[in-house]
Amino acid sequence: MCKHRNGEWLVDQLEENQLTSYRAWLQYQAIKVQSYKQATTRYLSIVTVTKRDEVIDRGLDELDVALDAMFGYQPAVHLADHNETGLALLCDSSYQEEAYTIESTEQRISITGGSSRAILYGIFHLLRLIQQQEPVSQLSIKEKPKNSIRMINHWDDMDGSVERGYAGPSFFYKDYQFIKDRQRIHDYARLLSSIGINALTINNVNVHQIESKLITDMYLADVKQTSDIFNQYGITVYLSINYAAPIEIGGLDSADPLETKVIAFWKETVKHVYQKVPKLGGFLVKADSENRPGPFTYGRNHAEGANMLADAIAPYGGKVIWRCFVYNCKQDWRDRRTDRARAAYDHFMPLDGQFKDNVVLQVKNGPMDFQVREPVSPLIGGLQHTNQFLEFQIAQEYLGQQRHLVYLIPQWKEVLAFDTYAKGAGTKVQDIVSGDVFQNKIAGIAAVSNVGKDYNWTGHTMAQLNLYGYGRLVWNPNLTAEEIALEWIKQTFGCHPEYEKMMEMIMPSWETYENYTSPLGIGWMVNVNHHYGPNVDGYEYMAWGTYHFADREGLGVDRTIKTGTGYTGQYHPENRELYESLETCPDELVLFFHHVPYTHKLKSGKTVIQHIYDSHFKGVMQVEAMIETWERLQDFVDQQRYHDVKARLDHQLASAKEWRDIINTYFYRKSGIEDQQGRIIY
Ligand code: GCW
Repeated sequence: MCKHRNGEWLVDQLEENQLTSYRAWLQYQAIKVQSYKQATTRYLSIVTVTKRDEVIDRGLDELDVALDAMFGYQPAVHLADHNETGLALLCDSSYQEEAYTIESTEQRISITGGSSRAILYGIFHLLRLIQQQEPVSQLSIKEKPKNSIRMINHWDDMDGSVERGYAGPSFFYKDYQFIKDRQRIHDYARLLSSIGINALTINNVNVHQIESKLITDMYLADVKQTSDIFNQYGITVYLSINYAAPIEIGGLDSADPLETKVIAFWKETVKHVYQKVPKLGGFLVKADSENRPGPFTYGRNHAEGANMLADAIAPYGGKVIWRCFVYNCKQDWRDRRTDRARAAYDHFMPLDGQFKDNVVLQVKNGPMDFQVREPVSPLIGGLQHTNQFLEFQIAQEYLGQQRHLVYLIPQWKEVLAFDTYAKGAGTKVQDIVSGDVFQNKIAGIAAVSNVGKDYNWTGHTMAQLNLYGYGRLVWNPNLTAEEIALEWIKQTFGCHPEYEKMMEMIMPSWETYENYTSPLGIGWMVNVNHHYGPNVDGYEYMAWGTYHFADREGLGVDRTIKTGTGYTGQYHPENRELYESLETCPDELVLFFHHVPYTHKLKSGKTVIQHIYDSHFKGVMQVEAMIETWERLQDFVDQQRYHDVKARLDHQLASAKEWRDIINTYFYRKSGIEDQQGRIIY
């Protein structure tokens, strides 16, 4: 009987040409350059390992499969304390838990890690270098992650759908059951581990009726099995829970966090959950948000709500991750004083310092909701005595839904590099969320997943890059967007210099998307509910708090202290002044902070209306350029991936034209101002 090797892709439903896409960045293409092959394999015929456990074994599997595929052999593995030659995997308790080094000498490469997980990361690092055909004879690498928790949040529902999913159905659930064949989960865990992800929620933050039962015996055995798989790859599983579980599954008439019977319900429930799934990381909670239940119903605040759960879960080392996406989603559009952007700060700032040690507040990167352009949430840098996670969205809900090529790392890098001035100049977001600035006990970054059951995981082949880049960036925020894209290209497509032309498509793609969609930080202008495609007034007269206020004179939201909603007052003085004044407010956010006439002159020298016209014409041309670049790669990329990307780019162009014409026409008709260049506007 043929021995199953864990590192191997086993999905038998896929055709060979689809498998290439499925392998994503773990292609391990055969390396034919003889000199490189010799210089590398001389280190890798024997692997010495000081101890074995399930995590190290996954690393050994990976080496087995990777070396076989790249060089045509499998290394011999010895259990020994010491070896002068070959690859040595060593554990060193003086290292931080996830830190590792990779050192080469004449005869030997050693990967030394503070834990089995760190060694696994070291193995993936070495394989990443080899895939890129980087020399390995003089390595002196020291790595430790900037963020101790590097998490992905799934918005998968148990009916098999994925909220804001653009890559097919869930590969966790179907018809209210866990999918029995777990191979896909193994493969996913490998991909995540290879980029350093160490935490995962497996169900949607909107926890509906059935999903509320994930913490009951109906599903706990499946949760345990899932958790076991991820644990082998160094990943801890968390569950999203329903705040009203005491009512929904406990039969109580209340979920009031201060009521004894509610407290008792959670204590019992959590105890039982940890008996069944001892390695569960904890709970993620969306409470009092978009019609989800929460402590507000009982006149309690969010610290009271979260702390009650935190007490219940603390004996097991569990964490409560509490989302700050709390705002009034039943706003009257006529009411111009209520400002959704203010909501997270207004709700949570007064509670700073009141949360228990095992509670983390999870804050979306912007104050609204994952738009193409937003300022950084003032809660980051506001909160000083509370554990916090930053939340990004890898799923491209408002950024082309994985039908448009949009590289998200440049946007996230801007967020991470943003100076909050919380402790004077240079207090960057990346140092706050890592816990360095305020010495937080729990710190890190989470992001909404972009994967599904599609053969290539992400719908758009190029969207694999956003998942890859997310992991790499949260491990090390100092990597440049270029570095990340380039290493992804080489691993995903190959080392031929021709592939590097993809950089011309990838690097400007965020700016391109911004150019043809909503301008200057105003956001939205999308169709209601599904959020795809242009609809300038889609949300204008609705209750969601997402308005542009365009009239015949101008547009934008006045969020100043002086004449507007006062949102700018949530920032530290330097940023407050920067945004408050129209003179200093950066062009790209001008409509987020100010209501201005169409004739207002930007720092670029253009008027707002001319900027709108120009950027929309330019955005479409940029997509045309992307297509030209891609077409030149036809002979180099396998047909499956070539056609997948080509079809999506063609769609992107059509969609970009629709955006251009609708936005330009709308504002031309509102303002009556001609395009200086006399281009076609309808
Ligand atoms: O942007 C909104 C999405 C919702 C999502 C919500 C959230 C899971 O449109 O689908 O719900 O954000 O982040 O909770």
